Amino acid sequence: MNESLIRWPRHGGRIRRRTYTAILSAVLCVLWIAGCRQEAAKSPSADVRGGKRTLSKDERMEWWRDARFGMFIHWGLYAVPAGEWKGKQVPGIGEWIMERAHIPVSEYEQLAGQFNPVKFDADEWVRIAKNAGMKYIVITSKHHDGFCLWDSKVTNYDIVDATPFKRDVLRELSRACKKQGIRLCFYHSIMDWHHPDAQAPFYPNYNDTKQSNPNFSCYVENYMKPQLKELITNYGPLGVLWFDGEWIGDWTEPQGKDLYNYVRDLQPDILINNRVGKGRKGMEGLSKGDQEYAGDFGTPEQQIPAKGLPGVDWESCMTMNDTWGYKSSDHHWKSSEDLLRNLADIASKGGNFLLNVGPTSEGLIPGASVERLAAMGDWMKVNGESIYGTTASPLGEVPWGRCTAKPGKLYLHVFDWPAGGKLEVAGLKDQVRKAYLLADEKRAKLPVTRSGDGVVVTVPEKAPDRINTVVVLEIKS
Ligand code: FHN
Repeated sequence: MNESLIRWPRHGGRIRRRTYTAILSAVLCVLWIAGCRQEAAKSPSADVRGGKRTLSKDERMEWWRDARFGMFIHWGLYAVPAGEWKGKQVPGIGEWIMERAHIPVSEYEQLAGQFNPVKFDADEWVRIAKNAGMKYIVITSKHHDGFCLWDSKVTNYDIVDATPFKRDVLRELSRACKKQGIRLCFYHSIMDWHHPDAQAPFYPNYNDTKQSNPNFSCYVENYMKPQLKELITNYGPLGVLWFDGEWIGDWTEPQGKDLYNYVRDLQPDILINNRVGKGRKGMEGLSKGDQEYAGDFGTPEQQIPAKGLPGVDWESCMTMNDTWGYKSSDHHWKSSEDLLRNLADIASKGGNFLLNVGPTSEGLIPGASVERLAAMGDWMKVNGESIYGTTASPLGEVPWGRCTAKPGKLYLHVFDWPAGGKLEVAGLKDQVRKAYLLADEKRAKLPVTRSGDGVVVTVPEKAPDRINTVVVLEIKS
């Protein structure tokens, strides 16, 4: 039989093999597409954006909910004056010196010529974060002053074109994060004190929220969006786009929704914080549809909400001293004890902790920050299981510390060790199968007795960890 011809099953006729194959392939392709569409429609988590199947919110949030702990980095030209201008200390946070000292754009720009962070080492920064137990890094790609930490084709006001350093630090950080398995995320300020179509004309009050620039939409369409496209397509895939500076009068909720869609179309599974729109207001009370545009998580700043933010994902961002950007005079450092207890407190309420460092103009993370992060890392190496991937405490407030949870487990973070070695856990109705110290590799059983509406765990006389000892209860739940 001529190989090129195939007997057509139904009519007994003969058609060319190539034609048969083409018809068969077309039929299979149509069936495959129909199947995908049906699958997508069927799967409750499926979301199709721009023809690309994307993750559901729960799917894209999964790594972030597991991570619980990240590094915030505020770095830029403001590290050069480091809080001082023309011989005077400038009050307030270091990265706001252009506004607080009323520095004209033409003068502030000169700082670029002095920005030469020769000690910058992306691998070292990422190592410090990883060693602390942090799982993601959010760095200021562009803060309010408008200076860009990457080689932007949209402006020369960037680290490659305007400084003697001439290196694309976001590129180097992207490589280092990839190498060490840390998620890279970018902070990006909507407010821009340098761009003539944004807030630059408002000098000396760049932050005058009552003023409006008639050309603001040109800044958004021809500058901000193209820069965001550069950041997402050339340095991604990114973990989070962390917007800020959304409070200005020129920025509106509809623009926030448009920006949300623009970013999500560029990288469908990226996370976007709640400052993409008019931010900061609680997401509760918004319609389901509006909630989506309100961003993926809330961003309480320099505070830990007393009851967390029930029903939404949220992340507390905090400084280690009193400033985000480096200030040479700010030595008001939080202790490692406070920082570790903040981490447990935030996780016990179901939130993430984004802890800030402000590197110097030489490119070094301040020693005081490095020490504290190393101490946090020592604790996390032993107790990280009680933070990563946990959810809020089902016990409510406890007098001796905090509690985090995973299915079948409670992690009791004991700050105040009980005198007499009796740890009371009120309100625990579940049966406790086993109790042990998380730091005890042998997981030796601790005696548990039922008492009133809860249990009492007999613990060692002396606290194994004076800052936070974790007692694990395996429960039948
Ligand atoms: O104005 C900024 C400030 O400089 C810093 O970046 C913080 C960090 O969340 N955000 C804004 C203040 O809310």
